[in-house]
Parts: sequence; C-alpha cells; structure tokens
Amino acid sequence: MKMNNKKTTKETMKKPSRTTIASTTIIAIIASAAMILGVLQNQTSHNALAQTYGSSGPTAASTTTNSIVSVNPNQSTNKEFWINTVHLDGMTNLNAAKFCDTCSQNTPLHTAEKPPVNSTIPIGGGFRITEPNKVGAWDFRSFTFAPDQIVVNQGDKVTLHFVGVQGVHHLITVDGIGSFTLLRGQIHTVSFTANNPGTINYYCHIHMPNMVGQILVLPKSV
Ligand SMILES: [Cu+2]
Repeated sequence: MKMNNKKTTKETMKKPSRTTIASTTIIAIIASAAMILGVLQNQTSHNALAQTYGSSGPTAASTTTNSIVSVNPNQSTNKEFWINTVHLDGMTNLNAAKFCDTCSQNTPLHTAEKPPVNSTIPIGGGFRITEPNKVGAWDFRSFTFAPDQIVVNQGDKVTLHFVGVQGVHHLITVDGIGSFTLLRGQIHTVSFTANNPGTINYYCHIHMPNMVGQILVLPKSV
C-alpha cells in the first residue's frame, strides 16, 4: 500500500492531468491571439498615421482628429497662450545640517547655507534675498513668467491670458499693446494681431530685470 501511495504521488507530480494540459493550451492560445491582435493593432495605428501624414509630412493632420496641427507661415491662425506669474524660491536654513531632536525626521535636504555677504543681485525688484529669520530660514527669490518665450506667425490673431499665480501684484506691459495691473488670483487677457515680424516684449515693471518675456513673430515667406 505504501509503494502504491508513493507511486501515485510521483505520478501526480510528474504527469499533469488532462485538465491542466487543456488549461495550459487554452492560456497559450489566448496569449498568442492577444499578441497577434496587438501587432495588428499596432500595424493599424502605423497605417492610420501614414495615411494621415502621407509621405511628405503632416500636411493632412488638420483634417483628422489628431492633435498635431501643421504650421504654415503663410496661413494666419488664432494663437492662445496662458502666461503665469511665477517666483522660484531657493529656500534654505542656516541650521539645515544640525540635528533636531524635536523634528519628525532628521535627514537634511541639503547642507547648511548662509546668505552671501556681498550680494551681487541687480536692483529692480526681480530678485530678493530674505535674511535668516529666528530659526535660521532664509530665501533667495527670482521672479519670472512661464512661458517667457512665445512664437507666432505674422498675421496671427494672438490672445495672451496673464495669470496671477505667484507674487502679490504685478504691473505688466506688453509693448505696443498696453499696460495693466495683475493681482494674485486674477487673469487679464489681451488680444492683438501680429501684423509685423520681429519681437514683442512683455515685462513686469515691479520685478525687473528678470520678469520679462518675448513674443517672436515669424515673417510670412514671399
Ligand atoms: Cu511682477
């Protein structure tokens, strides 16, 4: 009886049952079918893209639902941009590397840093150093626009939405278009037609010289 039991156990381990073989075969067939379908689908996508763009590039993209739109310097379009007011902060602490027995974690993010003795930052309000407070924290701030570079074509109808995200308030000028005040939480919109090729600067009078941006207007080809 013992021998029979052992043999039965060995046979069970070595020889998979018919049900197991059938299941394995079905899984393998399903996996193969899925792979073939994946390849076919991929091929279909490539074919669709090829049909969209043709052999000479993305000229037909605008007639499809694809989000890529062709750029033609001689064709005026509407261009819309959202320009955020931003300040980058280099926050640090005189005591950054000291052990703190009341803190939840004691891995300093970086070594202790002191503010520069003779700061060389330009005047104009665009840069600011906040001296260390009572716990040693200090900050170096730089104001900017995001984005600060925009490209349009001559003849484009351009809409700029200035978004007051950071900074209490800004006094912004778009050259040749106008000036306005922008507070945090406000959006101010200007629209114009880019009639002439060249550059149009936009800047904040309160945060110079770095809170500046530029719209590059590409000329129509002749
Ligand atoms: Cu500003």
